[in-house]
Amino acid sequence: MFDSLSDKLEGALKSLSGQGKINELNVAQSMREIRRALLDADVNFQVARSFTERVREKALGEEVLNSVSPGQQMVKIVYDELVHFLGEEHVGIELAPTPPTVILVAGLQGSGKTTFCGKLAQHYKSKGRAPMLAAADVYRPAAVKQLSVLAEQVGVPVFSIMDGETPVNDAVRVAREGLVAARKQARDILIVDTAGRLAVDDEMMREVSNIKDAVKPHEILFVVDSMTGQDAVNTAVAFNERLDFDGVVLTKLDGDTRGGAALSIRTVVEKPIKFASTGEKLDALTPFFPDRMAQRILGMGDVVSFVEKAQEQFDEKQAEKLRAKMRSEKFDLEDFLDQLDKIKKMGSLKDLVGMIPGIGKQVDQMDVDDDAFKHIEAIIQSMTVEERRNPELINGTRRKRIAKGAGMEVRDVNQLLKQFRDMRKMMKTMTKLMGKGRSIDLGALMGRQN
Ligand SMILES: Nc1nc2c(ncn2[C@@H]2O[C@H](COP(=O)(O)OP(=O)(O)OP(=O)(O)O)[C@@H](O)[C@H]2O)c(=O)[nH]1
Ligand SMILES: [Mg+2]
Repeated sequence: MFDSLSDKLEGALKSLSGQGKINELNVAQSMREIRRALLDADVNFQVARSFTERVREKALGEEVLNSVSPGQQMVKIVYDELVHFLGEEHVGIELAPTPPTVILVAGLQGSGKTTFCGKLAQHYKSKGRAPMLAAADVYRPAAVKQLSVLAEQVGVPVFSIMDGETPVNDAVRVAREGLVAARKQARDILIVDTAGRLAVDDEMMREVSNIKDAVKPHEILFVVDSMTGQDAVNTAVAFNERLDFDGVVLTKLDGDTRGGAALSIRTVVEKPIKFASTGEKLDALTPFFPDRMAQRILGMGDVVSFVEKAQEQFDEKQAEKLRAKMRSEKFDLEDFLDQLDKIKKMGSLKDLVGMIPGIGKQVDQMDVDDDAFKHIEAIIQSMTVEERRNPELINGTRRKRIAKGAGMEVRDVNQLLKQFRDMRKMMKTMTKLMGKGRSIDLGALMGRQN
């Protein structure tokens, strides 16, 4: 799904990853690339422009997080905007307080309406509901047949009005009587399948509008083939003007769709995407979640969650204090313990290492030892606060006591103290070298010490 868009976005973001800092120049460069990636994916021109504009503003305006690289931070900004353009929150279908909830399904010919009706029935049935289908596509006997086959597979009733083998040519009547039948049979959801046309035409619109007026559906869903790109957006606009629908169903996301429809529709039509359909089978339907879709588009979920965790854990003011301490060699074992704690809260060391771009699965073969932390912590914890602040004070007798308290050997304590001294020196040099911009990668430092 969205392979080419994912690749291109990734490419645009990679060009930033080697850079020391986000600045006007490199942002402008990656904005051009991102915009081209979106346009190539058939994203609406205006949507692409406002997307890149928002990303640019955020990139230049946002406080630089020191615990992540500019490239990583940019990935997160682009991800957030993808989520925004896809609609932020998941919006579901609200069931009517008094059943049956009537759901009217409309869209162009071949968009996947009938298949979706079957899937939706299955979706509700698996949730313990009692849906019913109504065959209001009255123009082809095959249409009623198709819906009946699906209904049988799901195990729900289907309502149709037939004259022998031929459907009676009255879609409004099917919907109206279908509703009566649903009430009678105590079905709590009625899903009405309608006829589609090759293009938006007045007759089809009138018919669906008439059904709308007749049964007052609680929910009108517009089904659209995501493979049709820009056309999908135009059709959505036309249907929405006429029907004022409640939500969009994106179908055929399993094909090689470029993603333009998914990314543009929400912004252009201002209606939520509610479901995504990813195959012909009945279970190939998922409620639409903007964040999950954004992750799939960007294909860099590991970086995004890495930055999110860093954002949660690292307070920039605290970090600045810490840097000042490092610079002046005042960084003590208390600070060290605190940093260890933060790193631990971000997840297991192995998970964290695994999130570093380019490492990924290789982490499984690496020897990343979460226990290494525990030993260090145990030693520091058996020191007094005074000792943590001034490790120089710790003499031979105290080292023995500390080792005993931590269940370790004296040489472990000696080693830790020596490592800490070395680390502090290194931190001082490094913070000076790097200036204010970046902080120390504690994890990497510790790895080198061990
Ligand atoms: N790959 C894939 N195929 C789908 C999906 N949804 C529907 N289809 C297929 O698309 C074709 C058209 O689907 P229908 O459900 O008949 O479409 P429709 O909108 O009811 O079409 P009309 O009734 O002719 O207007 C069928 O072959 C479906 O199997 C999907 O999500 N993925
Ligand atoms: Mg159909």
